[in-house]
Formats: sequence, C-alpha cells, structure tokens
Amino acid sequence: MTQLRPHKSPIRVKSASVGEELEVQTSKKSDFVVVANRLPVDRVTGDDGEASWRRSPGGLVTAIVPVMQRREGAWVGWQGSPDEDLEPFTAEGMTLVPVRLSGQDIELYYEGFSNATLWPLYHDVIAQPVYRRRLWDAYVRVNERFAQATADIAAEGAVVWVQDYQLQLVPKMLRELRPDLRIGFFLHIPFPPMELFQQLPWRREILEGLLGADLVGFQSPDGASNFVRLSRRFCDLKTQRHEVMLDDRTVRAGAFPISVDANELIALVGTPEVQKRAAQIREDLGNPACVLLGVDRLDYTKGIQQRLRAFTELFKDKTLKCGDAVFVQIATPSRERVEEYRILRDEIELQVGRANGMYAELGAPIINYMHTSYSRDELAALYLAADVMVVTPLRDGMNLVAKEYVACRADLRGSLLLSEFAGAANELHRAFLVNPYDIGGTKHRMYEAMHASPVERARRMRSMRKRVIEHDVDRWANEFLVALEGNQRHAVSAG
Ligand code: ADQ
Repeated sequence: MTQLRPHKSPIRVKSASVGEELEVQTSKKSDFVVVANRLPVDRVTGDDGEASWRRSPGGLVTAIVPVMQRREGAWVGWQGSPDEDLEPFTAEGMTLVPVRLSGQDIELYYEGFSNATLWPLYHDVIAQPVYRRRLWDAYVRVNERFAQATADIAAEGAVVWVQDYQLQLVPKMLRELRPDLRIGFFLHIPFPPMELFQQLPWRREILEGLLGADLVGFQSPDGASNFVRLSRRFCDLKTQRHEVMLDDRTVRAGAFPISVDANELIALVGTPEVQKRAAQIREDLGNPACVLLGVDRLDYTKGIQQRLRAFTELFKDKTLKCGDAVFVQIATPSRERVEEYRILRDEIELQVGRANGMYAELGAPIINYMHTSYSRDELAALYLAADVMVVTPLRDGMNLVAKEYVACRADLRGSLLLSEFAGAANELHRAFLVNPYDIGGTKHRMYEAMHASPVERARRMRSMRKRVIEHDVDRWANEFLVALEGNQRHAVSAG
C-alpha cells in the first residue's frame, strides 16, 4: 500500500454536457482533490448508442465545482457501473479519476458494510446492523484503493476533502501514503452516540481512520461531540472541547451544516413554466383544499410509514374526508438490492393501497404514491404546489428536501412539518416540529400545519427562508475549506 504507482496512459472520451472530446491528462497533479464514493457525473447513452458523461444534479456537486475549476481540482470516485477500468479524464475543468469496483466490491463494501452495517448503526439502529468480517475486509480493501488513487493524483501539499461514511478509513490511509497533504473529512449522516457506536466490532479502526484527517466535519454539534468523546474513550487520546490531541498533531472536529443552492431554486420557481406546472399539478389532483407532499429516497430512516399513518388516521377519525386533502408521496427508488429496502417498499405500497381502499372515492385517491425520480423542474413545481411539506425522518443527518422547500416558497404560503430528528431542525426552528414516533402528536401537528392562517405561515416561512438563503451550500463549502486551510484561499462564491 505504500508504493505509489505511476500514472496510466491517456485516452479520449466524449462528454454530453460539454459536447466535446475530453482530453485525458493523467500525468497532471491537482492542488485540490475531492474523494467521494461516486464521481459527480452519470453515464448517459445517446440514441446512437454512444456513451457519454453528464454532470450529476445535486448540491454537493454544484457547491464544489467552482472550487474545483479555480483550483484545477480532481474528483476521485466510482463511476457507477461494476467491473470497469476507466482512465482518468477531464470535464468542465475537473479531472475525474475513476476508481474500479467489482461486482463483489459493490455487494460487500457498498451494499454490505456501508449500507447494511454503517447506515443503520449511524441512524439510531432503526434497522438491525449486520456485523460480518467479510464485509469489513471489503470495506478496508476498497478504502485502500480510494486512498491510493488519491495519493496518485494529489500534488505536493494539496488539500484533500474526503466525503462520507463509505470512506472513513481513507484519511488515515492517505496520511500514511502522503503526509504532506492537508486532509478534511465530512460526514453527511449522523455520527452516533457512544451507546450505539460501541456495538461496532471495528469501532477503534473507524475512529483511527477519521483521525487521519486534520479537520472532521459533521452536520450537527452532537455529531462532533460524539466523535471527540469516542476518540477519548476508545483511542485513549486527550481531548479538549472539539479537539483531539495526537502525539504530533491536533485533529479538529466541528459542525458544518450542509445546505442547498437557494439562488438556483429561487430562479427556478420564478420561471413561468414551473409556476404553470404547479397550477397544473393542483388541478390534476382535483384542486383539493390542501395538498401535502413528501419527497424522499425510499429509505427506512425517512419515516414515510409514520407520516402516512398519521395522515390516514385523520380520515379514520373523520377529521378529514375525501376531497379535503391529498397526500402526494414521491419515493425515489433506492438500494433495491438490499433486502431491508425491498421489504420497506412492499410495506409502503400495502399501506397506500389500504388507505385508498378505505377512504378514497372513485377517481380521487387520498394518497398519490410515485416510486420514481423527477427532474429539478418537476420537483420545484411540486414544492410550489404543496401547502404542507411533510419531512418526518426518524433520523437524518440534515435533510435537504426541507431546505429546498423553504428556498422555493418565496410566496411565503407553505407550511413545513419537520421531524425533530432531522439535522435541519437545528436551524429551521419555525417549522411545525414533530416527533415522528408519536403518531398522535404528528397527526395533530399535521392538522395544525394544514390549517395555519396565512399570517402565521408567512411569519414562520420568512424566518426559515432567511436562514436558508444566508446559509446556502456555497457558504457551507467555503466555511469548511477555510477551517481546513486556515485562510481565505478557497472563497467559493466570490469567484
Ligand atoms: P439523502 O439521505 O439522500 O442525503 P436528502 O438530504 O433529503 O437525503 O437529499 C435528497 C436529495 O435528493 C434532495 O436534493 C432531493 O431533492 C433529491 N430527491 C429526493 N427524491 C427525489 C426524486 N423523486 N426525484 C429527484 N430528486 C429527488 C444524505 C443524508 C442527508 C443529508 C444529505 C446531504 O442522508 O441527511 O442532508 O446527504 O448531506
């Protein structure tokens, strides 16, 4: 693992997003490297059958691309399909460095240790984590591969920013390969408290992996405190507030709540097309008095069943009748090869069928359920069409949907029903906050949000919008990088 490999020979690939042939420049080293499980591009196959790359949508990519372009950055990640060797290539001012994952790596490292061990453990053990040595071995092996690819592409003294729970061992492995680098790590999901984290048979290794970084960022102050406390307890290290003292250096931990590209969303909902589409959606739903909306990856952490139960009970109680309110639940397909996710999908579909069977009228379901992905425009139109946005995760690092909804409601007319267990609740205090485990409480709060006066909605929304607009995703990236580097070299939005 300590031997640095030479770079491979150049090839050319075609990019859909920029419509030009892309030069591969593998010999060039980068001053700024992002390391994430996935590359920020998706492969698309054109009508002519030719494959090309398109930039993935999403806040993380939008926030980081300007820094990458300014710093001749590189992005190390998996390109999304198994058993494929791809050479590094450049697109839109970024060098993209594909890391190969075999079918077995995907099964053991990604679906296994990342999504069947760490994901449930870090989300309050809502589902039982799987502890298997074979999965751990694959996690180590793949993290080594990412660390090596990063070591190969990083210039002397480069800044490296490692992302998320799939790559927690990379900071330590990378520091061993390249002690000259400045390494930051950001965890997008919650970091659990001692009582849960101590279950993990490899708890010490994971902590040591993270301690390879100079700065470890979390979504909330709780995550940062948990990390410091666990480092003291399981690695026998001295700590002081948000710092962990090693022999030769200090690791800092901190909260850097991620956000959305508010300006992009505001511009989107300002277009006549999106506004027309929002009106059309309401009409297609039969112009009910109230439209409630849920938008989530289909995941057991998101509390989809709990919110649908609360909504259905309002009909059971006869508080609502068909025509008063319609719930639109969009559930993006997710991790469908993991058993837990297949079961969840069946359960939700059964629940929706039952609710409609009991309380809907002909041509007028009370719940509209869509198991599919939507474009940004369509999502923005849905946000505009919804009177109440329902975000009720049982545990969530942040939850960007809540912030997207707030950014979109420049008209100040929507209500946000938000779980106390979403990181977003630390910032969006003026939401209608709920404990999603409390179905009765959620039901009442949901009803309250549906019937809030226009003045109250506007008051709450104005305060939340201030927060989201001032603390957008540019600011998030900027604050993390400034903290990592200790100066202003990265200023993201300043250009
Ligand atoms: P996720 O668990 O994926 O992210 P979230 O923060 O809500 O959850 O982000 C989902 C993103 O996907 C949003 O931007 C949303 O618009 C989009 N999306 C959802 N359903 C969609 C659909 N049907 N069609 C199109 N787009 C859809 C993880 C953590 C979160 C943390 C983020 C970022 O679990 O807690 O907020 O990373 O750090």
